[in-house]
Amino acid sequence: MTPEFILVTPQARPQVALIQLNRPKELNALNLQLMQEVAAALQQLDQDPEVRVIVLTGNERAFAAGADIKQMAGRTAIDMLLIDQFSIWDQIRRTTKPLIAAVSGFALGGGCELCMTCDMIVASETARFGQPEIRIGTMPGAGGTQRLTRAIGKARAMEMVLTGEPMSADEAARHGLVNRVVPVGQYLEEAFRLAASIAKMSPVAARLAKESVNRAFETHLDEGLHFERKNFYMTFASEDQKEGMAAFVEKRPAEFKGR
Ligand code: CO8
Repeated sequence: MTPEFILVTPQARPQVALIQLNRPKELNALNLQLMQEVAAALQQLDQDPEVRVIVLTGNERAFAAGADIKQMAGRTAIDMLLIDQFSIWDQIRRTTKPLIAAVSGFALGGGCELCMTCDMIVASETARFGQPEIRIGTMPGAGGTQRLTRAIGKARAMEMVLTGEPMSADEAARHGLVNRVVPVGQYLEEAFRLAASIAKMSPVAARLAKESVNRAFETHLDEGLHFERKNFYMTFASEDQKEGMAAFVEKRPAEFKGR
């Protein structure tokens, strides 16, 4: 089935796929179908052996201005419970390949939460990150209170969540919420550059390393260190580890096959 609200390019760059949110008139408001399409595309690309890194983007004006308020407005708590949209978000979180958000313009509400669900964020200088849900009588529901707080600290996160005031790209970079900020004409290219530098690495090691970094947010130090150690040992079961170390010793570039 061809998706309606996203554009998918499996080889936007060699071994780098691109998913573009494509509801420009609605500032890429995240309705249920769009989120289902994103999750399905990620699942497919995650299984595609030709893809090593995935970039998720919107357009220059908006990454996404949040959940679709018009779709949500009349729903009851029980409607929300039964629709269970967050199972889609859990699916997105299970993507094993590195996922980079390339963000320009509005990244608000669910849009901010979606880019924080990615592994890294490349921002244009016009990007605005915010959790404005309080202004429409609700609060973040897709991880905003947790991920934003871990990324930028309690005081600033509390202020953003309680006032709805967004944060500039520069401030987001100073707080470590985003990896880098570039001029607006360059954010997608910069995301591709970052993706290409990761695509050169062993995909097995990248997967295990991503899993291990994510553990830092999900567990205590002891358990995280244990998990990291297990994954470190596991890389020694891959041909890529043999190739990578042999290439270093033989002073030649490594050629990683993903096995
Ligand atoms: N939902 C639905 N439509 C939207 C949304 C949205 N979140 N954001 C913008 N639009 C629509 C507007 O209604 C407008 O449509 P129309 O032309 O038909 O009137 C069009 O996009 C353009 O928007 P504006 O005219 O408002 O553009 P401005 O440049 O004047 O303003 C803003 C841009 C500041 C981004 C403004 O549109 C705005 O405040 N949008 C809402 C932001 C917001 O409150 N986001 C949070 C939503 S709640 C949420 O995300 C909860 C997440 C929890 C679960 C996640 C599940 C997916």
